[in-house]
Amino acid sequence: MRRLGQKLYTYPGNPRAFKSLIAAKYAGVELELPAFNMGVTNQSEEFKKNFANTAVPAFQGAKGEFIQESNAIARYVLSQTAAGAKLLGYTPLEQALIAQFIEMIGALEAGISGWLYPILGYRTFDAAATEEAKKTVQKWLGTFDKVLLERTYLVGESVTLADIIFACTTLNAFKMVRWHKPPRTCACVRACVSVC
Ligand SMILES: N[C@@H](CCC(=O)N[C@@H](CS)C(=O)NCC(=O)O)C(=O)O
Repeated sequence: MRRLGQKLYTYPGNPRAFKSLIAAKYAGVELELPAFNMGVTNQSEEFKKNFANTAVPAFQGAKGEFIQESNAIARYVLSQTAAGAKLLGYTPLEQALIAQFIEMIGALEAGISGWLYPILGYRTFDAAATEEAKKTVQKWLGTFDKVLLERTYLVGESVTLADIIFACTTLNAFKMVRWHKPPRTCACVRACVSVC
């Protein structure tokens, strides 16, 4: 089943948008990427009428569904076909573990943003805040290293939404930071990205 007429508003190269673009590939559905001008399209009256705020990615379904928050959009995209729903977990335990890791990835993301945003010019550099952010990244990557010591995927024996979100969230950190001792999570990120 291919759902047509679904749109994803984003600027190019947005790792948060990659989550639903990857989800769409797994689900076998199409996502159109309409022309988008950051700060213009998402500040337009039309956009503000449809969405709760001006953040992207933002999803518009063919039946007039409007969804924001990249994790929620990816979840919705996967839920559209049996092939995609597989990545949301079959059992209540798998679903709970996927939710658990998505929460943890949220905590990791806060550290990654605190570290990288001043480098990307999105935020003013503050040495103490950067040190704090680095500690957060180290703490949570340590957690994922421990989990991935004996497994390839975060939950079960194949890719789930948790892996997709993990790969997309850590993408820029692995691209931009020179690691003295690369975390094991590199392998998982490479695995996730390469299968997508
Ligand atoms: N938690 C949100 C964060 C979305 C977000 O912060 N998007 C940024 C770009 S990556 C944005 O659109 N900022 C501009 C705005 O909020 O107007 C998600 O995962 O989708």
